This record gives sequence, structure tokens and C-alpha cells, in this order.
Amino acid sequence: MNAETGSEADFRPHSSHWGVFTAAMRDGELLVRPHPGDPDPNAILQNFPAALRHRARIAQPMVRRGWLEAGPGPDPRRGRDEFVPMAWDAVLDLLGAEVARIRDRHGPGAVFGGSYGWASAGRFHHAQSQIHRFLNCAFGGYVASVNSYSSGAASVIVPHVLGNYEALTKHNVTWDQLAQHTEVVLAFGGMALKNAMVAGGGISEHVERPAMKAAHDRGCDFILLGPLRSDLPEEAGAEWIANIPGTDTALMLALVHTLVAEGLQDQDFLDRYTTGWAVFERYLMGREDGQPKDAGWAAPITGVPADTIRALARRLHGKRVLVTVAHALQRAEHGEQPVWMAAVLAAALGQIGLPGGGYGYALGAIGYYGRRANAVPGPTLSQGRNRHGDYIPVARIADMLLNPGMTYRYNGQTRTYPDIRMVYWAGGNPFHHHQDLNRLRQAFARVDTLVVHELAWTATARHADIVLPATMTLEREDIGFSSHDPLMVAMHRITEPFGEARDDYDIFAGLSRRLGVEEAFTEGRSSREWLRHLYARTEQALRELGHPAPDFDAFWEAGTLALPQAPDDGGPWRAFREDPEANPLPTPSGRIEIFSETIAGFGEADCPGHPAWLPPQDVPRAGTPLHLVANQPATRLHSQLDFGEHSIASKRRGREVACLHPADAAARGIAEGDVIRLFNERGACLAAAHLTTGIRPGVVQLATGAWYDPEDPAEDKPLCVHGNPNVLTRDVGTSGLAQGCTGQLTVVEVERFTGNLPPIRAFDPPMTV
Ligand code: PGD
Repeated sequence: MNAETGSEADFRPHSSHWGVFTAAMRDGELLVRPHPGDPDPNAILQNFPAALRHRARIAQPMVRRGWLEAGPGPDPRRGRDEFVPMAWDAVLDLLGAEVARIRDRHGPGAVFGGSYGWASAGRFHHAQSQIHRFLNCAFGGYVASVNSYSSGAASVIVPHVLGNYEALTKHNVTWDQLAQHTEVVLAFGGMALKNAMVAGGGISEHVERPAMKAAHDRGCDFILLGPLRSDLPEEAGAEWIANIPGTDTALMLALVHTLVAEGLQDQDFLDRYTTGWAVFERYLMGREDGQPKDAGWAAPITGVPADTIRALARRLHGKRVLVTVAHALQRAEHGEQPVWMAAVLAAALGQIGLPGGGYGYALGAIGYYGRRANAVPGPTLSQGRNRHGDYIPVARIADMLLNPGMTYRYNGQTRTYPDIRMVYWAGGNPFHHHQDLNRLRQAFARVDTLVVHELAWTATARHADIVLPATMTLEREDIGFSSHDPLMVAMHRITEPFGEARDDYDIFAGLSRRLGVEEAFTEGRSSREWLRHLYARTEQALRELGHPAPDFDAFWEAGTLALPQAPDDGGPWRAFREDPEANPLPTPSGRIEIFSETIAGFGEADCPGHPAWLPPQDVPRAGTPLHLVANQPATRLHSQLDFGEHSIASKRRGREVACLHPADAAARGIAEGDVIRLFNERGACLAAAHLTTGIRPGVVQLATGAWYDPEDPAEDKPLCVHGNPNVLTRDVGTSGLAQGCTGQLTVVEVERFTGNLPPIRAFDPPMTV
């Protein structure tokens, strides 16, 4: 027994998207220890202790005063109104009646239940599954969302040109292969450890840093192409080519042009495994527009000298090269292009399908890529059937709410936005994840009713009409499982729920009772009975494999279960290389489509039939001369637990830190630690300046995830005093093909903030009556 840290026996297993851990309560304090088998544990775990009982937690159900007094309907006061506390029975009666009203008067096409968000790791209390299951039971369906903010462009274009998205990202080149075989890693946008630290469902082994170190120690060269040096860890020993943000497609074109001009492309590979090379080559060599896409052409676009591009191309020839592209590159205008063009580059190098070679799209973008798959399935709660069937591409939410009846293009279709009356959210934070937050506020002002389940007073909760306090993961039992992590975790309850918080499941069960669909929603099971039920699938699969298959009680008692994994066999890409006729890709031609008849047939000007350089509209100009990179944060997952100790410790003067080059700072009279204002025509926010030469001049970086904190919410474009970059980003789709999120990049100006520093109230609960 150790008086400082609590007895070993007190520590119980639990899991989060950012790591498996054990935790114990001692004298009212939460103690958290990373999983002992994790070679590189994630410090984000240390956000839990201070967050558990923080004032930002929601203690009881709340109803917005204006909604209570005036009834459902559009209301611009959302986000600045007071709240009225309410008892659970009363609030569930009220909400049950409102759900019934919408259902009976408007039907499922008036409910937006997309409810995008990462929520927590447990597979039963998975907020998305819970809410979708409830809406399917209560309404028979709802307006859904498809794709993700992470990979909106890639997940739509890849099936047309490369085949299965899961196979490309999850069953391809692994970290083990990279450590053993790769000679050159060409990492567009890098492979920042902060991203791979996270895996949906939980992760017990953070292997990326050791793998990159092993590869580097063996002599593998890492080349980082992108504006931020920190996008590869020191262990990779990377060379840094700091191209202008958003210009990677031009850089890749010039690399391929050099290969072709010097006869270095692998023509045999292109002939055997791809289709459409001849069409693309005409574009590449400028045979139609008179402009070869050569290194001299790319130099002013990319900011990389032509000689550097040419030398790099020559260096790749004949080597085991792995081309990687960070998700970030496709979270921008024309984000489909770098995803597609990188495949062409990898094909021209002829390494696709070889161990450690080819195209590792998004390797390092998330913790479950580049690993072996589990050989058995994990627990999954059925969401039921959505009989309504309508959906939007996820990042078009504000467009939809503001423009009912308007048509838009998506994946070859012309679709129509529905007329939404009720928005129901559980487990996501659109005031974190969406772009142009001032526009999002207008969109949310338009609906009849906004319902949010949250564990803390995020800006999304503040904008809701009905706020239902959800438990935090530590306050309930669950099962942690990710398809590519070998450990299944019995997530024990560590402590009692905060205030009157309830599990999402119990909230939906209570509502289902009021709507007469309780049996359909609960199937008569308690939460513990559901865990037992969901576990049975894995147990049976283990037994069928002849693997030890503990029953649920034994699993629960042991706390973790090591799962068998599939071999590291290169997946469908290896098989395709070995025999493309027997193992074609699931594309129309069965090959890598360098020209796609399907995409050309869609007729989108912003996504033609082969990869191309399409100059972006959102570029530095007078008034907004700097690029802003709004990337993933290092000290929290998205906006989760921004009020936790580790996240707070990374802020300065309570504000998010923005990085800029000393030359840009000097030109504006900005010194290290100054509070700065970042602004453009969409909005403005404050941040604390950090000067670094690890960023390309002309670029500012401000991570996402600082909670939106408007100085005066009554204004149309209030100053966010805390540093949420999504007040600055643009709410436009990547193209008419995918309509993905473009939040990664925009343009801004920056100045030293000289006014009185406004207080930060992001974590204070709203006013209650
Ligand atoms: P989170 O902060 O994870 O962000 O957007 P997402 O909405 O997923 O939000 C999850 C919320 O769920 C938190 O508020 C948390 O408190 C709550 N929560 C956790 N557990 C539970 C639970 O059990 N029940 C309930 N009811 N709530 C729970 C992430 C999205 O942001 C993503 S994935 C990406 S990749 C995008 N990235 C960018 C970007 O690169 N640049 C910009 N500008 N914007 C982005 N936005 C996107």
C-alpha cells in the first residue's frame, strides 16, 4: 500500500480514445495511471482528474428560459439566454411531448439526428449508436449525416479511384513494415504523434514513435512536406521541406513530371495496375494547355525551389518509398486532389503493394491505422433501421438549416436540403467541429428545438433549448474495443455520477417509455445486461477460432482480454500487386484509376476526371495576408476536457497558443507571449503568441478545441476571447464531389491586442433562473 498513490487493488481498468488506463478514487481525488504495456502513453489522460468535478460539468437538466416561455420556434437568443433547472421526470415529460409533436406534425424528415461527434470510447454507451437507435425507435428514422469531419473528401473519392477506403487505411502498410522495410517516407502533412495518439474505442499501445525511431535508426529517410516542422517527431530525424499550405498537389505533380521527363517512372507498374495514365500524362506534360506541370511551374505555387523538387524526385527512384498524406490535406478546398494525386505519385514510383512501400494514405492520422486487425469482432450496439433514409454530407449542417429546399451536389447526385425543426445531439460539439461559427449560430437560431446531451457546458450545450446532463465515461461501466488494438477492456465504473447526470442510455430509455417504444429501445435489458449480451459475440468468435474464450464474468474480473490479430500480410494491396486479375481493386476498372470515367461523368468543375492542380480561392491577399492552419490540438482530443489540467497547462494567460514565425511577428510588433487578435471577414479571436522558426513564414497555426467564448454573444460576430479558430474558418465544401469539411486552412491577419483583456468565461456555467 502506498499512501501517496493508493493501493494497487484500488485501481480499476478503464479506457478512453486517447489510451487505456487504470484509475482509482482516493480521498475524493482521481488518480490515473496509463496502461503498463503502453510504450508511449498519452499525457492527455491527465485531463481526467481536474475535469471530473469541474464547475463546467452539468449537474442537472436545464431548459432554456425563452423556449420554456415562448414554446418551440426560431429564436436568436440561443446561446445567450438563461436556463431554468428542472427535475428529470418533468424534463423528460416536456421533451417527450415535444418529440411527439414533431413526429406527429412533421415526421422524421424534420429531425436532424446526425449528431456527429467522438463522445467516449465505450462501445455500449457509444453516444452515436444510442441516439440513432433512439431516433429510429421513436420516429422510424431521421435525417442522418454521412462521412466525417476527419476524412470527408478522402472517404468519397477513394472508392471511385482506389477502391475500399478501409483497406487503404487499415489493411495496408503497417508500422512494423515501415520500421523494417521502408527506405524513404515522403510524408505530406507529416505524421504528427498528437494525431496517432488517439484511436476511437481505445488504444493500449502507442507504437508510432518507437516505429519511426526504429526506421530512422535503420537508415530510413523521413521527408516532411508541410508548413509545420512539429508534424513529425524528432525521433524520425526528418528533413523538412516547408511548402506553402494547400499546394501539395502541385508539388506531387512536379515530382511525377520530373520522373516522367527523366524516364524514371515505373511504366510497367503504370501499365499493369492503373488505368487512365495516358489521359493524365497529356495534362501533366501540358500537351493540351501548353503548361507542363514541371518543377519550374510548381516552384512559385508551392514555395519550394525547382531544384529541390527535381532532386527529391530523382532521390525517390528505385527506392522502397512510402508516400503518406495526412488527413489535414484533404480538409481543405479541393481536398480530393492531394489524396488522388498521391496515389498517382506512388503508382509512378511502382512500390504499391510491396512491404513498407506504396501509398499509406493517412498513416499516422489516427491510432488504428498501420496496425494488424483483430481477428475477432468487438461489441457493437445495433442502431436499428433508419426507414427515412435522407442524409446530408456531415459538414453541410449550417447550409441545410439555413436553406431548406435548396439543392446541392454530392457524389454525382443533385440533392435537396430538408426542412429541419428539431436538432438532437448527443456526444458531439458542433461549436468545436464546425466552420464559421457565426454562421452556425444563425443556423441554430432557425430551428424549433435543439436538444443536447452533454457532460459539460460546451457552447453547443449553451445554445440548446433542452440540456440533459450525461455521465462521463468514468461514471459508468462499458467495454473498450477498437478494431486494430489487441486489448479489449472491461471499463469499470470508477466513481459516482456527477450531480444528477444520467447515462445517455437511461435518458433515452426514459424518453422511450414516454413515447411508447421502451421495449423496442431497451429490449428489456439493463446496462450491465447489455454489456453481457454484446460481449457474447466476441466470446463466440474466440471460441470458433479455438482461442481461449473467457465468459463475461471472467472477462470482467480480469479487466482486460488480449485478442488474436490477423497477420500483417499487406492486405488487398499486396494481393492486387501479386495478381491484379485474380485480386482486382473494387473500382470500376479493377485497377487504380488515374483517370476516372465516373468522376469525369459527374461534371464537377472543382473535381475533374483526373487529379489536377485547381488554384484555391481562399489565398492570402491584402487584409488577410497570412495562412491559418487550424489543426488538431496536442493536449486534448478535439474539444474534450478542454478544462482539464493538461489542456489548461498548455494555454497562456488562459488563452490558446497561436504559433507564428518571428519574421511575421516582428513585422507586426508582436513579442513572445503577447495576446494577439486573429481576424478575417468572418470573425475574430484572441490567442497568446508563440514565436517559432518551426513554422513557414506567412503561416499562423492555431489548434482547434479551445471552447468558443464570445465576448458579447448579442453581437453578430463577437470576438472569441479564448482562441477557437473556427470563428475564422470557411463553411464551404471541398468540392461538389465530396462536400467535405475545409476547416484546416484559411487566411487571416494578426495584430497585437492592446485593449483590456476580456475575462475567459468558457468554463463558467450559464446563468440560471
Ligand atoms: P469533440 O470535442 O470530441 O469533437 O468534433 P467532435 O464533435 O467529435 O466532441 C465530443 C463531445 O462529446 C464533447 O463535448 C464531450 O464532452 C461529449 N461527450 C463525451 N462523452 C460523452 C457521452 O458519453 N455522452 C454525451 N452525451 N456526450 C459525451 C471533432 C471533429 O472536429 C473532427 S473528428 C475533426 S477531424 C475536425 N477537425 C478540424 C480541423 O482540423 N480544423 C478545424 N478548423 N475544425 C475541425 N473540426 C473537426
